[in-house]
Amino acid sequence: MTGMTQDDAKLLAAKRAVEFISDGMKVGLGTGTTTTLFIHELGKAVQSGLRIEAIATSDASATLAKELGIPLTNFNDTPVLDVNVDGADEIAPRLALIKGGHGAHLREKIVASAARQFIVVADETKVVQKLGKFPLPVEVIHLALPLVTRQLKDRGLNPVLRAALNGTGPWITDEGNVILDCHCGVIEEPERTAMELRNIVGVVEHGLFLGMATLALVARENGVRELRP
Ligand code: ABF
Repeated sequence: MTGMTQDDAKLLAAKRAVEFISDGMKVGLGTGTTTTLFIHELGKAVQSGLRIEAIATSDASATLAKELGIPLTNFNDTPVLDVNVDGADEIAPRLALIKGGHGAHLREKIVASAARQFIVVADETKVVQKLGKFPLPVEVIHLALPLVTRQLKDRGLNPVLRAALNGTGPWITDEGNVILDCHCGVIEEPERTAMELRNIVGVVEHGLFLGMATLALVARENGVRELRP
């Protein structure tokens, strides 16, 4: 991206995503820097009269939404969302994603699973041919950490316990779990890897989002391109 910075690109994608939100919609709010820009843009639209309700994928996004006056709902009152807008760490063909760089992939997958449309907002750097260069986040119940670590090592997935941002102790997710970032290298068969991970007792959720995204808005120099599965 000559000229345009990565932040410019993220803002371009975020602004484009707001065009997919119309009055009366129930909206999923993702987590991460690109989605944070989207939430700010959505807040402006709400201030100008757009009537929506939202469910956030992290405490951080929920707090921001409240600050911006975006009304929040819950799955009891709103079991189906019209559209979910969220970021990604890697976007491969058929919109296979790696997510979880911000440690929110459990709630992100829950919200994505409840949405009719799942729009990914990203800059060009996220687009890859094969997944796996970005370490695959795996959320784990703390009690099971030694057991899961061993099983991931035995599968050659090179797990590393994610440290808290302030460097003291492990990262603790909004749900109170810990995260192992798996340095898998290229993931040749994402479906198989996803199934393997799900079968490890103590694994809560992994960051492979397969067959969930319906559109990706990827910003680059001359605008935003639309990628579909
Ligand atoms: C979030 O979006 C995470 O799943 C993913 O890590 C992040 C991408 O981060 P950013 O938009 O800050 O590049 O949903």
